[in-house]
Amino acid sequence: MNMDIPKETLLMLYRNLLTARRIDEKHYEIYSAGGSGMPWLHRGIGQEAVSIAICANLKKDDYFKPCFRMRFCLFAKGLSIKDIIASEIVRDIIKDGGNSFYLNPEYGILGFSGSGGEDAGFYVGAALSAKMRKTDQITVYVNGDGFSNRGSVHEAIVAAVALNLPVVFMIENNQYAMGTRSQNSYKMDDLSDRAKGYGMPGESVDGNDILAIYEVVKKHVKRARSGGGPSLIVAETYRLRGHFEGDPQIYRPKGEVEEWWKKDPLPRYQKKLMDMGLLTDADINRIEAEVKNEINEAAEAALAIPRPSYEDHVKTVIGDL
Ligand SMILES: Cc1ncc(C[n+]2csc(CCOP(=O)(O)OP(=O)(O)O)c2C)c(N)n1
Ligand SMILES: [Mg+2]
Repeated sequence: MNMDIPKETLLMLYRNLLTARRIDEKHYEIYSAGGSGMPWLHRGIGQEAVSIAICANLKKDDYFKPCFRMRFCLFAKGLSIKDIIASEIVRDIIKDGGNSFYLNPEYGILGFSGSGGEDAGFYVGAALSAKMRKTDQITVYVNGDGFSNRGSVHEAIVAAVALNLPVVFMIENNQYAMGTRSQNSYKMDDLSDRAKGYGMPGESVDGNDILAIYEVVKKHVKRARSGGGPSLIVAETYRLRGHFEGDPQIYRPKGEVEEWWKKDPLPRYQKKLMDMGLLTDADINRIEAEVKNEINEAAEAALAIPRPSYEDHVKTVIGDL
């Protein structure tokens, strides 16, 4: 692996990976204590390296849609942690509908469709608009192994290839779509072979190795930004928790989760940086304390926002009935 990555970038990746993990844990803490406005919680623990490595390769106004369960990683794209937590626990709604951080064009975030994969058109459309406006903005559009099978996603890819648009498509294969193993949906050894059928390059990467993802994404982003057109990256990772908290997970083979905890991207990267002499125990403790403090303050501020009433929510999202 090319290790020309500057030390500041390596340490920024570590801090962001840790921050993502702690935000996910904070969401769980608030949810468990009954503080969330949502009846369910989809967690992304164990998959954070993918979104964090992507964001480190993007400019502020590049378009980015992470895999839906990884939306809390959007702090690495510039959103405030307070806004993310407020949105997640439904304390913050905006005029245009939905939770505020889902729609933030300033940061290239154009929303998530509740109908998974239906949003592919928005993001490919944004890439077309960037091309027509002759900006150097690109789009990174990610779905899980499940939503990547939607017709809307295939159509958007076909259009992006035909128009040579600056889009990096990604599949974040966490091995499950609800209770369906991805092996039961894909009849190929290497999922990135699917790229050939679209007429674009594709490659697979270990989604739990943040530096490997960083380098692969960097290459494809550069290609897209310089007019090379779309490509596909498949990041192989694992959903360490259930589809939602409370999922009985009867579909998992025994011992599988334990095996994947051993590949957890956070301790793995921490060890790498320690072996490289870039991180000491004292650094780890200091960064942990700083991150925890930042998240606790953000959570306090988010929880202080009054929860919108049902009537206000309907009025804000739908308008006067
Ligand atoms: C069109 C549509 N069908 C079904 C659902 C319900 N649903 C929510 S998440 C999910 C699983 C998606 O799997 P995947 O894309 O692999 O993402 P993961 O949950 O693994 O992060 C499903 C089926 C939905 N939101 N939209
Ligand atoms: Mg999945």
